[in-house]
Amino acid sequence: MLRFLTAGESHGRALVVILEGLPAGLPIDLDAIARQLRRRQGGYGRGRRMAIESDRAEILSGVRAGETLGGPVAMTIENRDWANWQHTMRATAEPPADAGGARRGPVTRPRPGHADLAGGAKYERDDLRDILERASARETAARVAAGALARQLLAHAGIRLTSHVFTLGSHTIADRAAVDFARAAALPDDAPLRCVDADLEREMIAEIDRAREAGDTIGGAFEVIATGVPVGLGSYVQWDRKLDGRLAQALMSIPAIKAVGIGIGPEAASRPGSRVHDEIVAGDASRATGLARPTNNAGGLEGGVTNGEDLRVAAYMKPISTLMKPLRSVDLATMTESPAAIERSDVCAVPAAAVVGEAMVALILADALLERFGGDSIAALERAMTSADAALRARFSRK
Ligand code: EPS
Repeated sequence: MLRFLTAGESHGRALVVILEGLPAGLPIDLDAIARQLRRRQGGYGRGRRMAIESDRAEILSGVRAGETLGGPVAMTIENRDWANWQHTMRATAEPPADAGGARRGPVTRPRPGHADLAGGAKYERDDLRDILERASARETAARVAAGALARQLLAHAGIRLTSHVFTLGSHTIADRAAVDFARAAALPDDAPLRCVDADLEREMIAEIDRAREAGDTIGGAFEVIATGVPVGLGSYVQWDRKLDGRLAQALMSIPAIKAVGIGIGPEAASRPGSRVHDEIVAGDASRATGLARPTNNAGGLEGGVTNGEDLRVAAYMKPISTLMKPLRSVDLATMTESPAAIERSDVCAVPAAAVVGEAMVALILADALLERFGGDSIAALERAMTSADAALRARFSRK
């Protein structure tokens, strides 16, 4: 229902995204897009590149007088660093006379963990820059712009999203389940690591500092929480319609994400069923079903279908693969052992990945929302949601 494609290289002219499937009549808030892009650029542990960029999305199509038209929305995000890369990243065979930026030699020493080696072999490129430019996580800025539009649709349906970082390197918060939507959402946009425990956050920052001094990098884990999610998004009837599977794919596609957990995730494997499954109790008038769940270990999903509880999805990120104290590698130009290439990079980007995670979850939820309730227009979507809510209340009223 909702699909998007991105284009662009890390040091090319710009990133491009086309998002198709938004209903007509959705008011678009440009400042809200800018805010999400700004959130992604923050976080302690980013490198010097983020001081150069100040991401802003420009809408080229699909929006008129502040509202969507129902057609594809195209956006671009300029790379300000392009000024320094015009010679290296030019599209023309010969450099234009006035091309700016350094004259850079080819990248020939693949970084373990990056796409460099496998990509160079697959696409038959000698200069590994041809690989790393597109494999770079810079591309996630385009996803966040698309995700910001998905969030505006979700807000119309009463769904809001936030995230928090619960692991960074060797530090993990004690009780992740106790971090509810309100607590994570109260984190300021400029929180250094998006961790709700201030004391622990200080220790995490110290760990990042130690890694930077050692020429090393650090990974971690974040959780995306969505609240106000209606019952019945996704389906169990076919493997590719299960919402847990769709969310996992979306989050695993973010660079460096190596695992995804729904609710308590991998912990469910080592607990007895009595301590995993969320009991069902009657008498909660605030819900359309009138039923409550005292716990939410399932993270709002049962059978691949939303159950009305908060959606909780965690993602686990490996450390960034550019190390200032490089690992062993081989120079592919000479086939002799040589330390991996050093590119300017980040020490830690887990808080930024959390914002990208929110965007990907928003895009998947918006897709599932449109699948369940349809809607060429916002008015049609609202009518379908109102009538589904009334049907749910009638079904679960006391017989
Ligand atoms: C990245 C390396 C760094 C990061 C970049 C992702 O870029 P550069 O090589 O220009 O210093 O800053 O992330 C972004 C540019 C971004 O917007 O998030 C990489 O190799 O993946």
